[in-house]
Amino acid sequence: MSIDLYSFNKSNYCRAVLMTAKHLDIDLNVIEINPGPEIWSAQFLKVNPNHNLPTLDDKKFVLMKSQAIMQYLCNQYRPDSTLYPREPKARALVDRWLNFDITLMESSKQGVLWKLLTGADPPAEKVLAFKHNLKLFDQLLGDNHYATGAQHLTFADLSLLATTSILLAIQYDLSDCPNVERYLNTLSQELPYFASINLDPFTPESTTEWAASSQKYIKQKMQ
Ligand SMILES: N[C@@H](CCC(=O)N[C@@H](CS)C(=O)NCC(=O)O)C(=O)O
Repeated sequence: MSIDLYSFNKSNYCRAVLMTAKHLDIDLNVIEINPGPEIWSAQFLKVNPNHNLPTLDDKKFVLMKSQAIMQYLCNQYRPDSTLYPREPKARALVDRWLNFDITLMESSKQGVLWKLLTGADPPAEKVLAFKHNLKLFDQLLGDNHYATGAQHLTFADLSLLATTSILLAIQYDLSDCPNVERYLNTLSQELPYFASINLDPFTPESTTEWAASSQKYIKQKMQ
C-alpha cells in the first residue's frame, strides 16, 4: 500500500513536504488537488474534514500540517537522518526556524502574494511587515550556508526554501537582502530536486491560470 500525499504543486507547504520525501528517498503517491472547489469534494472531506493541503494518508494514518508531516516522515521512516537532528540543541534550532518560517510565509502571503491571489493591492502595512520579516531573515541567516549554521541541511532549510523560492519565481528584487539572495541561489543549485519542485510549477501560463482561479474562488466565497 502506498503513502498518499494530497498536494497542490504551487503551495509552499506542499513543496516543503515533497522536498523532504525526495531528500529522504521516500516514495509518495502524489494526488494533485486544486485548493479551490476540489478541496470541498465529499471524497477529500472524508479524508480530511479540515480540507487543507498537504494531507498525508499513510495506510489510514491521516496527518495534516506540513511541518508535522515532515517530522513524521523522518521519525517514522528515516529516524537517523540529520534533516531533523536528535541532539536537543540542534533540534531546537531547527524548530525555531520552522516557527520563524510560519511568520515569514504568512506575511509573504499577505504582503507579496496578495495581489496574485485576490487581484487587490495588499495593504501598505502588510507590504512593510513582509519587508521587515525578510530583512530579519537576512540578518538571522548571516553567512550561514544552511539556516541553522550546521554543516548539513535540515527541515528548516526545506521549509524556508519552499517559502522564499516563490520570490525567485516572481523575480522579486532581493538586493536589500544579500544573504537571502545568496542562500537561495546556492541551495537552489545544490539540491538536485529544487528546480523541478519549486520553479517548474510557476510557468507564466500556469501562474496566470492559478491567479485567475484563485481570484474567482475568493470572489465566490465572499458572495
Ligand atoms: N499550516 C498549514 C497550512 C496549509 C494551507 O494553508 N494550505 C492551503 C494550500 S497552500 C490550503 O489547503 N488552503 C485551503 C483551505 O485551507 O481550505 C500547513 O503547514 O500545512
